[in-house]
Amino acid sequence: MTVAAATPIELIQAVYATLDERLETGRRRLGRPLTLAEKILVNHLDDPEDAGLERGVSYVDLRPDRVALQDATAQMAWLQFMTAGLDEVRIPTTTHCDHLIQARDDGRTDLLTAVDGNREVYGFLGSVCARYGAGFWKPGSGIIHQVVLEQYAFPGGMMIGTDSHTPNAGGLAMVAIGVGGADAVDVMTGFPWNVRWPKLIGIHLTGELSGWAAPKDVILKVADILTVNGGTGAIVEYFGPGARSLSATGKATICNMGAEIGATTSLFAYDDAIARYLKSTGREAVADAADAVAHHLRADDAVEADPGTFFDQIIELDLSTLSPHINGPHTPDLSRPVADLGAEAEREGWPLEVSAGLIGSCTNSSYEDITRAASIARDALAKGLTAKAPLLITPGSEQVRATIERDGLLADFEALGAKVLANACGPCIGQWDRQDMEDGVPNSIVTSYNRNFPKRNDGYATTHAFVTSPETVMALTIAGRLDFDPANDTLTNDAGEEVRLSVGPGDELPSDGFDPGEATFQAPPADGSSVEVAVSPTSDRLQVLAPFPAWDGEDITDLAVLVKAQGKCTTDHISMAGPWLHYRGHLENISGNVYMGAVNAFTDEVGTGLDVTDGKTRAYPEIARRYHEAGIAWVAIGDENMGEGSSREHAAMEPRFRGARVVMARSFARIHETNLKKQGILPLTFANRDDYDLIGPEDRISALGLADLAPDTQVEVVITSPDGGTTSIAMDHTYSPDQIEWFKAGSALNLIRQRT
Ligand code: MIC
Ligand code: SF4
Repeated sequence: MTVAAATPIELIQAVYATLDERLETGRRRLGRPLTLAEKILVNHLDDPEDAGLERGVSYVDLRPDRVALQDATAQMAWLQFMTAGLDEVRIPTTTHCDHLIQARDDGRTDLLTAVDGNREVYGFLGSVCARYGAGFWKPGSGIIHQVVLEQYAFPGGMMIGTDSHTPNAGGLAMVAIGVGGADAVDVMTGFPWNVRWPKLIGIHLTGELSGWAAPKDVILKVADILTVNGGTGAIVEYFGPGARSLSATGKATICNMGAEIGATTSLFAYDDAIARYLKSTGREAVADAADAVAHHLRADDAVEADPGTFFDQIIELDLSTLSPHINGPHTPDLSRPVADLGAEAEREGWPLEVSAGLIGSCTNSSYEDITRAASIARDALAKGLTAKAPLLITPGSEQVRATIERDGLLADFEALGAKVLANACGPCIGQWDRQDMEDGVPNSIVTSYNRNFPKRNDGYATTHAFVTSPETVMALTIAGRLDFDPANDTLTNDAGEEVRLSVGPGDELPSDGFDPGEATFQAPPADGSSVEVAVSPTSDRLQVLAPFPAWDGEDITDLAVLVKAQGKCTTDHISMAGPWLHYRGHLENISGNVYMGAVNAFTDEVGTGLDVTDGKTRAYPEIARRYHEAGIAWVAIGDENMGEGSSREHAAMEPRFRGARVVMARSFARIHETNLKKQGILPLTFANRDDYDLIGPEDRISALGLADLAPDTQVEVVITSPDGGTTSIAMDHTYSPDQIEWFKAGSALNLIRQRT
């Protein structure tokens, strides 16, 4: 397989060639016109005639066009792929180095430090890609989703990526879904990708943005309405005149942060803005091909005329009245207009002073974002203002970096004292060696990122992170305060005058075209079979995987309760990022962080629990290790939306490795639930949500009747208290018949090994 630095036009034409026939099949089978999401899914069904199409119920097999992996999840994905015994990936696959670069000094210095410090991991990823026919984007090339948007995404396509913000490509009318590594391995080995036929949420956009309002405000507002689990199991489709008024990268911002409402993915229809973006990024041929089938790359006309009959839920948003919003701290759905933040911060005791402003991430680092933010920087300087807080800028890709440097925009930020970091995730994923603040000091930061869980950016629990648009980040950083409303308030300049900040319209695309910058792509050789992939047995960063044991056919009995988490238990709580990114390729070492951030429901303490072997309180990773060594199997209990956030399968592999057999929760986030199933752990939800309260720290848990595990049946769970009393409760599961095979085999990968 040749994997180039762009999606070949032949691949796109092949996808378009089946549209006429398959969409007819879809309309016939559903007995009505189709939304765009339905069209793309139907066109990628493994079996369009017979697949079940009941929303939220049927499981279907899909055939994605591409797979993208980022370095922090790619290591486990490739380690799993390697055990499948194939010579080549069966679907075009790329690996992107973006998560492992730590922000500290400046872009160039930090990149060199990362290349040196991560030599072993980059060497592994580069060689494994060359060996198995995948494309490799070297460190410095940019954030996976920005690079995918610039090079690989195409209207009407379907891809999966081992990162929860893969839906970014929905900005180019693609169905792009975030998955765990084991899902990616299915597709890379030539198997279809299995998912529940989604529900559909329609967001009808009217009007047009103006002033300080930005595309980011659309998703900040949607997160407010739908909350962090309101999109679970659904694809969010944006439509209406307002949708057509947004730039392609603005659409991508909105789809990107759809991950924060738990949506399977989000997307917009193909339109002129997308065509302009494709042409500007050197893909005229893709735009021409899309133009030729444009009627297939938007919903059928009946959908916009009468949306109520097509969507499970509809939200109306008028962009003309949308005000700038800001969400946080600690959760991305705690939203309010910027103008109201000051009063709320005062009430809640959040520090009003802004200690840092950060612009970038896969969500907001497009050319347009940067031009709008730079216009504010220029305006501030011209009016005699400076930034009151440190400002950090991370360009989304090498192409964006080179272009904004050429166009003088980096200079605008630097004139305001900003630091320009490497083209990478950086502070968005805790890769921020923050020098200007100590742990334990309450402080507030504003970012244009998407997530704001505690410790996410600088590793400090005392940092309050607020997410907002790049425009609002600029304004609040210049003002140095949270209680500043850029649309209405004034600032005092160096001459003592009261001045008002203004924001320019920005440039959707660079008028001189993009500058590709440095070449950072490595194509695989035509024949990679002689490439050696080295995993040293003494490495502390990479470890060859041993298969998990198959199910022995017996009920799972007498599990100890390792952890009962209360409140939010995101993947950042289960397997923290930041310094732990170091061990993403070494299952045993990374298990040193398992459930480290979970709040113990019995004690309210973070990260510690009862070790039932001796009654002592210990850190969860240590108890897990001790149970593992003693052969004690265990269960983890979670609250609502367990495993919210990232796609990282480490949050499932670590518990599995250390002896978890079952995870019980009030509800799960989609990717985490699938990751648990894939690794052979039983995810169960309380049929009666209050049964969560029944479980005590010294109880023993048994899951019974597993030989009869089947779709639409419940699992009986017996809770045995220390005095021997038992309570039986019913638990639900979402296994499809195929997925039950994963459980029986011990993991989905064990099945692939049997089949390849
Ligand atoms: C994130 O934003 O949390 C990450 C880091 O990009 C993750 C992937 C990971 O944990 O490696 C994600 O969103 O899936
Ligand atoms: Fe990277 Fe942050 Fe985007 Fe995740 S959300 S891919 S860490 S920039």
